[in-house]
Amino acid sequence: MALKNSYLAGLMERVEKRNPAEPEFHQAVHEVLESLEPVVEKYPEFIDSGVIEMLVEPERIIKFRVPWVDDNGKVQVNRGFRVQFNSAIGPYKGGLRFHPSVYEGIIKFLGFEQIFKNSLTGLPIGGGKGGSDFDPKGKSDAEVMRFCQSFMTELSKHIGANTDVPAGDIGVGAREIGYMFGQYKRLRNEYTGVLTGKGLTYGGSLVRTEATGYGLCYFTDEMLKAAGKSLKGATVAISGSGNAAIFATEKATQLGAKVVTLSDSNGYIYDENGIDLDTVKKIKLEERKRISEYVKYHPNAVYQDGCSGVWTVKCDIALPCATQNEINEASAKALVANGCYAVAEGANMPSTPEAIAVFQAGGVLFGPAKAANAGGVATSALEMRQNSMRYSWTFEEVDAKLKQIMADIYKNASEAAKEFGMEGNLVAGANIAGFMKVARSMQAYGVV
Ligand code: NDP
Ligand code: 2IT
Repeated sequence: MALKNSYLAGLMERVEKRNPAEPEFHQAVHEVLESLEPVVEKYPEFIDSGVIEMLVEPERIIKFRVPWVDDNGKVQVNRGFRVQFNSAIGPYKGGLRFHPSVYEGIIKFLGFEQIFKNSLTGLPIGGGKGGSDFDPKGKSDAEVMRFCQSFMTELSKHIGANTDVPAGDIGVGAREIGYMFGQYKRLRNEYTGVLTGKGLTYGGSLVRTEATGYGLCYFTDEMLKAAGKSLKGATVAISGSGNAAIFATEKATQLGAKVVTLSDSNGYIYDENGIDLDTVKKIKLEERKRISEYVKYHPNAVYQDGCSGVWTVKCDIALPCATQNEINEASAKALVANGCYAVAEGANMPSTPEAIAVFQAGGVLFGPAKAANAGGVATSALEMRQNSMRYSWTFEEVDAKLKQIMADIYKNASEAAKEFGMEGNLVAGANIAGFMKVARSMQAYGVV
């Protein structure tokens, strides 16, 4: 939808012109500016102080060559990125994505969204994101190690426990974090909490592995509770079969739901008896194989080619946990037609603007990514806190804090939506609540 406020419309035009051919970044900025329309009406000082103008421009973008040698002795060259988007409320914080689709526009959209998400957690973390077009799929452990070491050799010059603290995202899990932490420590001769998602033997936090998926379910449960509903007894469709999807499946099942689908970029599985997570963990986490393997262990389940088909399965609740723009208008319509009454985003920006419009028009409870998947980065901030104290909390302690953070995020996003006359619109509520803390801090700093 076109922006009504002339200042915001002009700013959007400038963003598009200054960042050509980056549609994902434009999409993310447009959504936030749309949410800010009633905010600038009420607080015109956010325009006068230039805060929004500064907010859409990254503080710093680092782009570098990542050369490495494959198992055949051949030199390979990838491209590395770190976008240090905004440090108004804390050190840059956000994951690293290793996927062939990565380019500057993807990292910028993720870094931009991370600013608001991180603010919503209530913890002192700024927004950043990084990654590479390196594809870990099909690479040997030794190749992944050499790539990670080369990547960190450059990245180490730009990050630090009080400057910028990366973590995982698509294609970056415990193995990659281990190789990168080892290389950072070696290069800098420094043992600090410079990355999160670390192994438990070297400074990692309990619950960080589970946090994105668990947090997503805690948030979904809060959203459902406010509408007199619950995950208990609900049929849930989940996409993806990585970190976010696996632990969303685990927690949804623990909370009494039946998860019937998972997917990867090739296709999806449907198990009407409920997904057997032990099988999925064996296939995905131990063997690093495709989700289609699942039907070999569970012949009652079906595998279908094509990942978007997952949204044609009848469900009460949908939790997209794969990637950006995986739910388009047609998929959203199929979900609504099948009676789906709640969607919460585990992935970042998985619903297109047209899909969100379909959900909102259809009265579907909609939990946007910045709120719903903030549990991962929130637990990363708890890992940073434990590292600073040189202390570790128990699983139960971290889990209780995560649960409370997700409940607070739901409450703050709902209240912000209500305050600005958009009750029930958590997209606007999350954007506004996240924005306020960052904008107030930036105003205090002046023009910097
Ligand atoms: P993983 O690498 O563990 O898993 C990614 C999953 O998504 C895989 O099943 C992958 O399938 C699938 N996928 C990736 N790209 C595509 C695509 N283009 N089309 C269809 N499926 C695809 O990553 P995560 O689980 O960590 O990340 C999933 C989402 O959650 C991302 O959007 C990420 O930004 C978001 N997120 C992650 C957090 C974290 O802490 N890890 C925190 C908050 C959000 P395949 O194997 O075929 O590529
Ligand atoms: O999108 C995200 O919030 C993440 N990938 C997690 C970032 C983090 O720093 O834990």
